Amino acid sequence: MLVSGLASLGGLLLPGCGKNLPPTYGNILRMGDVLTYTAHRSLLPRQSLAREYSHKDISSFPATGCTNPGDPARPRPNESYQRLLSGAFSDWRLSIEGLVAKPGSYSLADLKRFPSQTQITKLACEEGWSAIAEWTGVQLSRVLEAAGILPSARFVNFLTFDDNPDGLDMLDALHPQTILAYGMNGGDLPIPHGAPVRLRVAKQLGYKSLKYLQRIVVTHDFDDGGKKGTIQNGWSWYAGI
Ligand SMILES: Nc1nc2c(c(=O)[nH]1)N[C@H]1C(S)=C(S)[C@@H](COP(=O)(O)O)O[C@H]1N2
Ligand SMILES: [Mo]
Repeated sequence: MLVSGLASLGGLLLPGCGKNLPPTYGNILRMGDVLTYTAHRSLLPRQSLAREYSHKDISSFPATGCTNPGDPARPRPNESYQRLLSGAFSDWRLSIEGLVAKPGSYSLADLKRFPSQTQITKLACEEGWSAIAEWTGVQLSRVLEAAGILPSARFVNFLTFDDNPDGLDMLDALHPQTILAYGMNGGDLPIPHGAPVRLRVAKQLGYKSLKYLQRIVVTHDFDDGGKKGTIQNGWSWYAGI
């Protein structure tokens, strides 16, 4: 069933897509990497959902990795993050670029004008711990669709204030539980957890839920993020759970 379904998708594959494939391309489960936006749309309704929990399951939640890109104790503190933070993020903008019909930038207020979604999900860190929180934000799919994803788009890349680039294929980017989160447990997203806006990808390990978002770039070609990216740092680009 799965295999015949994938075979019938053959006609939807983009010609010439053999270049710039992520290293996981040989895995049939990673077919999403080579599909165009049109093909992704046809697969989306069959995606499974991550479990959602109830309020009583909310746990304590450690902050890991970078906990403030502007921290003067960091080797290279990000001064623009420092400035935005001292202005309560009123000047923060999330730019959406690349293969979209209407590139532009969104303030926190702009993002909050989209319908909001609240979900209680588990974040599982590759280091062996997991924690449950309530996240509020806007579905990434809504913002991407407002920007007008072009038919040749295959990847959504994220750049962050702590220089920790990563990306998603369209299946995970358009997944209904992939959100741009600006709220956590009923309050604003705290600084250690990625203020003002982070990605919450319910279907992948914690490190794909990027904090401190700055830019979103939609591409056709796979981008490993270079020396700062997951792959060159020894992590798997795809971390599905
Ligand atoms: N920008 C950025 N995003 C990041 C990280 C980071 O260091 N920088 N750490 C990742 C890792 S490894 C995990 S497990 C989660 C942890 O989220 P938390 O700090 O809110 O617990 O964020 C992820 N997102
Ligand atoms: Mo992690």
